[in-house]
Amino acid sequence: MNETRRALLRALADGPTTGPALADRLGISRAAVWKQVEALRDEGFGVESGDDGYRVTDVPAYGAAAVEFGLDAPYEVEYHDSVGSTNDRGRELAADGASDVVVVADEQTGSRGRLRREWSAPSGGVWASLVLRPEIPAAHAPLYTLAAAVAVVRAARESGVDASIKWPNDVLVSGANEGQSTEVDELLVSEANEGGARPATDRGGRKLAGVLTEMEGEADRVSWLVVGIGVNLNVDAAELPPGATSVRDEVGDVDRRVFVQRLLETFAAVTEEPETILSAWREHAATLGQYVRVETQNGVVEGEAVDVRVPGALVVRTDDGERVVHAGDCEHLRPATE
Ligand code: BT5
Repeated sequence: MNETRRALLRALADGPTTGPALADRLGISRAAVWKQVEALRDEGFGVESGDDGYRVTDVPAYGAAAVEFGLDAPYEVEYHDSVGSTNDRGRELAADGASDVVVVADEQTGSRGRLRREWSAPSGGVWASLVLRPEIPAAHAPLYTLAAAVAVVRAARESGVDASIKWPNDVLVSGANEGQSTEVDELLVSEANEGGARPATDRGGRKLAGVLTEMEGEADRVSWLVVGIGVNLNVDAAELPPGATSVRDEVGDVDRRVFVQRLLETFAAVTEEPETILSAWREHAATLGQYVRVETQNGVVEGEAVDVRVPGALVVRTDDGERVVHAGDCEHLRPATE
């Protein structure tokens, strides 16, 4: 989308505006305004002209202009009907120097989770990667993963889905089978990898969303971050690996454009004040107060998850004292009070 189109969208989002006022604001002729309005109509916007000027009456269901229209966050949107991975595209843009861009796709054909695990991303979901250049040390990058999880939970809750965060990057919807055993979890993971049948039980929560943050930079300064967010929105959970759920399965379809806008607006607001990220995360965390088992590169840590610490490390109270875990796969075994 070119800058003039973007400026026109911003002007129209504020309410009806006359042709001369638009020409003035955009620094183009009235004929050029008319051409731009026609182009918006071609993209699926309903634009009527009345006494008070041009007014938007209809917004397309999804797409770059649709998401940017009325968006209260400082990001440009690049939209694809289909792409390999929005994170890969985000990395390309980052390498070209881009910043404050969000790559959004209807479907992904080669998307990935952590450790290059496969991520299913059929049409109808929210698959988005933010390209950012924050002035932070590399060690603080995980805070952005936490902020993304907070943004997903808030958008999901606004849609009526009772979501919460499992450290570090999963958004879950808790189920009747809260606190499943290790074996069930391992079974699910291996079945997911083999594309096996859907089991009747879940692992103390069905996975609604995941976040994959990638970065480049020196120790003292991040060069760029790509924060990839995947939310199973208007998709059938049956199309996803076992143990997954979707907003459609939980509460029915929701407006994807509005969902993405809320997600981006919350992410922008939370990262604007990085000191608020941890408290926002704690507010929505399912992990704190749970007896957990975390598989780290240095072995297994088991105990009560008692807190999260900058830059997103989990504090686990074990039999041998407190351990601070920076990365790993976490399972909720049971509430710690039991
Ligand atoms: C994650 O990895 O949860 C991070 C997922 C990030 C995906 C986004 S979508 C936009 C952007 N572009 C990308 O290419 N990626 C990002 P992890 O914690 O490693 O979980 C991966 C595991 O979740 C897989 O091994 C499966 O078991 C399971 N899984 C795969 N697809 C799923 C889905 N759609 N919903 C729930 N679980 C899924």
